[in-house]
Amino acid sequence: MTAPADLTVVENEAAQARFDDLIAQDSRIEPRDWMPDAYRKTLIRQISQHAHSEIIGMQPESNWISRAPSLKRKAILLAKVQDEAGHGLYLYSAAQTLGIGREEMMQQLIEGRARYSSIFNYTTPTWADMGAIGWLVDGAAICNQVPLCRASYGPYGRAMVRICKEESFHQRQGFEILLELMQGTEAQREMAQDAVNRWYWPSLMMFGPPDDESPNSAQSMAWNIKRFSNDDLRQRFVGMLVPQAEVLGVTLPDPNLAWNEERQAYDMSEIDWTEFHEVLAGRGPANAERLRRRREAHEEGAWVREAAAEYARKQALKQQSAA
Ligand code: BYC
Repeated sequence: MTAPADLTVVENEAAQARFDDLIAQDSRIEPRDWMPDAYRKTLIRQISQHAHSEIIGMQPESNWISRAPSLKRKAILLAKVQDEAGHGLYLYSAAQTLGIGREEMMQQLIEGRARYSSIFNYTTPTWADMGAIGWLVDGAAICNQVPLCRASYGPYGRAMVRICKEESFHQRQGFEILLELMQGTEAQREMAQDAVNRWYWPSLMMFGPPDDESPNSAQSMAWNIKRFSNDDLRQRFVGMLVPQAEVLGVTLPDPNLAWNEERQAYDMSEIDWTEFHEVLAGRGPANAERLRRRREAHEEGAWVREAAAEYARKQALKQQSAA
């Protein structure tokens, strides 16, 4: 006769085997399915960091909504920043299906216990930064996120499909801002080039540390969460940028950027990983400002959350008395 404890072991083994099978067949894991704790934890980590990035990522661009150079530019920028809010919300919802509450994720963010993308800790002093963010930051985001549409966790992959469609509009609007500036006056061309100089290296850092210093990559790739390594995606991104930079007429600020016929890829200079680690440690140009603003927005929004909770309570009471 099988003892109950053994039965649990047998059940667990069967559940693990079903999970391994789904991954081996490149199928999707859904919230109802059993999954190993480490898989759940990794997804909560990555999806919540991604959601926080979208929400914090609204700040550098919202800085220019009131100062956009025309009504058309203002409307486009406003729509883009609203899209980022939407992305954050899809992603928080996807993370919630794994058993973490939105309030808990928000607390982690405002208390400075959660990560978000390093890129949003840089400042946006000129209008050309809107172009550079769209072209480089959203461009890097697309490169990284298109493969995530095939992530093994269903709610994450499905959220990414919609997000990628919007990111592609974002990337084009940034490219078009830069193109217009590059066809403008000498001062406008200089402003565009200066923005590209400042955003180029941080955008390459968005892909994460080099493969041999990326502790999470191997397991995430084995689970079909990540499909390509950090360095592979970074390399692909640079390959995408070079012809686009030629069309724009901007120079990518890397003197060692050169096509390597043998590797069929671009050689490039070493990235300044000290800067990346400084930003991750909270010492980037705008880390403190980003968190301060997020905290303020959370406090100022308390009445909205209270009003929504009160409305839900009254609706529930109404339904109870009707029943
Ligand atoms: N910044 O083992 P690794 C957007 C951390 S939003 C900060 O390679 P992994 C947009 C990493 O978390 C775009 N931290 O990790 C929004 C890990 O730390 P923990 C945001 C970074 O997860 C508004 C440690 O370094 N995109 O597009 O395998 C306006 C070791 O790294 C960064 C996403 O979130 C970084 N750049 O790979 C405009 C995409 N890089 O957690 C645009 C989804 C690494 O162990 N995320 N770290 O303490 C991913 O694809 C992966 O999580 C990463 C990192 C490629 C970022």
